[in-house]
Amino acid sequence: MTIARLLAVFVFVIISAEVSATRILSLNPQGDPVGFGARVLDVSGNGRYAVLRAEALIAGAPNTVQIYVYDLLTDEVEMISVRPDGQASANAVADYDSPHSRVISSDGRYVLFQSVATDLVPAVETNGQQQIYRRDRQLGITEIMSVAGDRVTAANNVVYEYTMDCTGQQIVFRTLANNLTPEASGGTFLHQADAPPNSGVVTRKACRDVFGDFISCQNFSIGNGLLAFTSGSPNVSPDDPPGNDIFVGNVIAGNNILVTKDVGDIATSRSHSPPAGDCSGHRIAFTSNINIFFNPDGTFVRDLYAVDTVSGQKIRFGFPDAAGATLVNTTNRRATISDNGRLIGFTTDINIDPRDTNSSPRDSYFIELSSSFASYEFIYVGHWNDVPSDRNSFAPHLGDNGIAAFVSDSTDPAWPVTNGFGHAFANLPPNDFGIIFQGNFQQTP
Ligand SMILES: [Ca+2]
Ligand SMILES: [Ca+2]
Repeated sequence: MTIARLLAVFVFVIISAEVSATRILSLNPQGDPVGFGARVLDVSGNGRYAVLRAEALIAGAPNTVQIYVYDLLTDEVEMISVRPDGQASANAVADYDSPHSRVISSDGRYVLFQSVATDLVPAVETNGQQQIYRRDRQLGITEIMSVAGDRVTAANNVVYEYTMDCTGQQIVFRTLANNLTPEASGGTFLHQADAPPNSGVVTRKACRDVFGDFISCQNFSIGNGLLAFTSGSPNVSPDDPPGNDIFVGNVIAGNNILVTKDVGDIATSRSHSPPAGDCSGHRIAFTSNINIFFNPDGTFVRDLYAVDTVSGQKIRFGFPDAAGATLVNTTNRRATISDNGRLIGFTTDINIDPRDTNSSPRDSYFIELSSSFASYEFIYVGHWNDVPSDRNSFAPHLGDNGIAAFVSDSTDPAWPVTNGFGHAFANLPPNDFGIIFQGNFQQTP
C-alpha cells in the first residue's frame, strides 16, 4: 500500500459578506409551506436539483411522506417514489439515516431512496423489508438496488444506510441480509448497477482488513471506486490504532488508508462524524475529536477537517482569529461536501458572518476551498435574504455552483410563516460563483 505523503497546509482565510438571496422550496400547490415541513436530502453536483422528503408537494399527491426532486431552474417538482404507472407509492418512504452522503447523481438523473413499499418494482418479492431503490429520471423507471447478482433476490433482513457515487452506478448499502452473496452473511455491499447480469460483479461484499477478511464498516461515502467509512474493527490498515477510525480504501480489495491518524498522543476516545466524500473518492470532510493535524488548543475537542488521501493534504478549519477556535461540537458534528470537493457544508454555533447575529445553537455555513487547498472562505447560508434564522438552520447540501439547500424552522416574520416545522430552503450562490439561476431567486415571500 502506498503511504500518502503528508503535507502541511498554511491557509489564508476570508469571511465573505457578499449579498445573496434565499427562497423556500417546500411549498404545496397553493404556494403555502407544506404541512409537517420537509427535509433536504441532497443537491445534485450540477446544482440544479434538490432532493426533498416531504408530504404532498405537488397536486394530487397523497398526504404521505414521499421523495421529490425540485428543479431549481424550472421550478418543476417531480415525485420520485412512484409506482410504474407514475402514481405515488402506497407507502411512505423510510426516513433517511445517512444525511452526509450522496443520493442524487451529479447530473440529477439517478435518485436513491428506501421504502417498505411492494408496489415500486412489483415483480420483486421484498421479503417484508425496506429495500433500496434507484429512480432513473431520464427513462422514468425504478429499479431495486438491494439485491443479489440475479437482480431479483431482495435482501431478506433489515437494510440500514445507503449511498451512491457521482455517476449513480455504484450503490453501497449495509444490511443484516444473508442471501445476497456466497458469503451468506450480512455487512456492507457494493451494487454495480451497470454490470452485466450474472457477471459475478453485480453485488459484492465490501470492506476488508489487512488479512483480506470482511469487516464491519459504516457511515460510508463512495467516489470512483474509493470507499470512505468508519470501522471499529482492528487491523483495518497496518497502522490502525485501537478504537473507531475513518478510512479510505479500495471498495473491492481493501488496501485501506487510515485517515484519523493521531498527531502526538493517541486519543483513547475516538469520536468521528461520517466522512463525506467527493466524486474523486479521495477528498473527504468530517469532524473528529482526535488531533490529525496541528491543533492550536492541543486538546481532544472535536474539529472540522478536510483530507485528500492522494495528495496527502490536510486542513483543520478553525474560527478565523488568532485562537483558531473549533467551529463544531457534538450538536454540530456532521459535514457535507460538494461533488467537486471544493465546498464543505457544516453547522456551527459561532456567529462567523457579520449578518449572523442570533444565538442559535446551529446555523448553516459552507467553506469554499481554493483549488490548491491553500486558502478558504466562509459562506453564510442559513439566512433569509440576509436576515438570520431566529432558530436553527441545518443540513446544508451543496451544488458545485455554490447553491446550498438547507432546513430551517425559523419563525421570524422576515421568514415565511412555517408554523414551526423545519422547511427546505435554497440559498443563491454569492456573486463570485457565476450566478446561473438568479431569476428564480428574486421572489419574495
Ligand atoms: Ca481503529
Ligand atoms: Ca448563528
